[in-house]
Amino acid sequence: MPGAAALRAIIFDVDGTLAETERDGHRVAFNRAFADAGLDWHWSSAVYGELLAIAGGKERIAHWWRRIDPQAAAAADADACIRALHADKTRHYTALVASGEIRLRAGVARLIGEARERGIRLAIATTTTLDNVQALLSATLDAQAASGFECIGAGDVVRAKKPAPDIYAWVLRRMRLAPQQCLAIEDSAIGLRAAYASRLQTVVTTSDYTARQCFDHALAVLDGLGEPDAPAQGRALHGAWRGCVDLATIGAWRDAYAHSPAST
Ligand code: XBP
Ligand code: MG
Repeated sequence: MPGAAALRAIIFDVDGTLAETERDGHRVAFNRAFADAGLDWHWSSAVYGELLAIAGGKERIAHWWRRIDPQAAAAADADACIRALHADKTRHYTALVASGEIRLRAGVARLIGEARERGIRLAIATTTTLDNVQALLSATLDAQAASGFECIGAGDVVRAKKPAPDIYAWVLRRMRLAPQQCLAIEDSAIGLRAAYASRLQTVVTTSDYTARQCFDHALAVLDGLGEPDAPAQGRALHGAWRGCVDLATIGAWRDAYAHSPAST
């Protein structure tokens, strides 16, 4: 039985995967934009956790508005209001990221560095905006590492956002790679669904808001990528696993999966 196809690229999700950006980043930026607009909207951490079921900031605002004031949300200028609110939110978010308040999760810089050294191509598939991605990469990686993502699929480049597969399909097309040659790294159930629908094997590193979500079909479900002095833990294929996610680990998981009944 043949092993897994050679790994050619790793496709990273951003929010919750590269960094814990939601509770103290995006949520704070949304609330600052609401205050700027004179709205009495304030998303608590708990409310925001529920709203994360809706991918996309503009879509999330629209969902919230329909819930609290369906008539106003249906007005002719509602879309324009949402776009203006979201643009202000992005301004607040990029400023917050540029201040250095948000750091990469454990193991992310290490795995990116190893991939670059070994010629594994790097890409991003995210629901957030390109501005937000570039702000995060600039604030958390050196210029060479930040420029190492050859393809960044972000936000409105696709109409249907996660859990639709569109953003991953967009990245695979631009990289001219087959899903079997790639690995996705995600933090959320809707992100895993998007990757799985694109036939990508996915390692899930759960985040603040997603630890209790369902991750069927993941190659591994871990609490992070781990560092040598702070191993990650979780489950991979058929059992408990603890350690650092590196290219050798990923290769072993992919080969084990290729030889398992699940892959037939
Ligand atoms: C997570 C999202 C984004 C962010 C907010 O993206 O769903 O909408 O919550 O960012 P990811 P925007 O796919 O990286 O997990 O307001 O720019 O949408
Ligand atoms: Mg995410």
